Amino acid sequence: MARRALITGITGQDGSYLAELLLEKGYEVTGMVRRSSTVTFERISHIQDRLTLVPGDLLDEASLIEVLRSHRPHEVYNLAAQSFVQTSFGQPVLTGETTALGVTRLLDAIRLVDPDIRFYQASSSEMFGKVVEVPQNERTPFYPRSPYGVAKVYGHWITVNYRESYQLHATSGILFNHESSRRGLEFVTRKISHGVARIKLGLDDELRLGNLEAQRDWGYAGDYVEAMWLMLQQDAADDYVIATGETHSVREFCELAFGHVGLDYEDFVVQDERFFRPAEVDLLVGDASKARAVLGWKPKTSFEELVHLMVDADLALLSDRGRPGR
Ligand code: NAP
Ligand code: G4F
Repeated sequence: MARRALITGITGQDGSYLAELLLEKGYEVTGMVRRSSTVTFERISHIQDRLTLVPGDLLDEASLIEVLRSHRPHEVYNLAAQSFVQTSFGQPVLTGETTALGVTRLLDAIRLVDPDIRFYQASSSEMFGKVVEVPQNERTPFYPRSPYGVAKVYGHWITVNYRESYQLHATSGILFNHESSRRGLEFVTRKISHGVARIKLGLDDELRLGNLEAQRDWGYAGDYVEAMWLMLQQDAADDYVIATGETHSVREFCELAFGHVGLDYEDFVVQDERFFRPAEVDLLVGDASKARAVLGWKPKTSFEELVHLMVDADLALLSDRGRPGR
């Protein structure tokens, strides 16, 4: 009998890669989607006929219970969240309702419907915030710097709490930034790769960014969803850091991305106050040695490959819209 998985957030970047991976592994994949006035299935349109999409929302516990009752998954991957840090400053309550309390609603629904379900929580390196040690591992104390980070700390601890209180197989994957050509356009990596392509094709003259000195441990999303699956195949639930172990600044990302198309970022990047944050996370770099030892997981895509694949994908996406290029 095929194993059944439920993915919340299936329309997002990670949801689309995880759905592909689970289909490849022979799972029956159900994706929970929320109501919207326009279709948001762009990232999963190529596999939509192999998925079962069901309505539900992390803000509505009855909808979660109904999804679990009707589809009886063996594994639940909770990827849904208000995931953009900048938005969390403007919408802190919505972020808390979705990204924090949404986790409790889903865990409670699992406890009520089928406590044997294995649960994955999409925790974040943003929880480390103003880091108290370098690199960060599973024992590093949290110091979140945004309403999003605070909400993720809650989501992490409620996952641990349901594991310890009700013996749920509930795992928290603490993933460092991971990117791809399917990354939302508001996140800095995709904003840069898309901006580079637009400039190269003569569609724009500048790229407005915020803090260029922030450093992140950037990996490739396709590599990271495999770690999620591996975590739920372990006999016991636990917490794992997933990261490359390398850190690079936004400035370096710009240098490489513009350099890839023969341009100098200094000719095009303009710093703009609007994109700075009330509190910044200056430096993230993860230590994924536990994941390597226990899960046998390691990243496959280098930073340079990641930057190049994102720029190439945006050039291909936009090339039919371009004027004679630079
Ligand atoms: P994403 O592209 O922003 O996707 C977020 C998903 O959540 C979308 O499918 C969205 O649906 C859904 N969603 C939002 N609010 C919802 C609600 N109230 N009910 C149900 N679904 C809702 O995020 P991602 O980059 O794939 O990240 C996946 C998860 O990993 C998130 O929890 C994120 O916080 C976490 N994370 C991401 C990273 C990273 O670097 N990517 C690192 C660490 C942790 P719509 O399509 O309808 O908007
Ligand atoms: O791409 P970002 O918006 O990602 P951020 O804030 O690191 O959050 C992402 O990674 C987290 C994991 O640590 C996830 F949990 C979260 O869901 C999300 O996926 O910003 C990265 C850095 C920041 O320091 C920001 O200040 O880039 C800096 N930055 C500079 N200019 C900018 C810009 N960020 C954005 N989005 N837009 C800019 O113009």
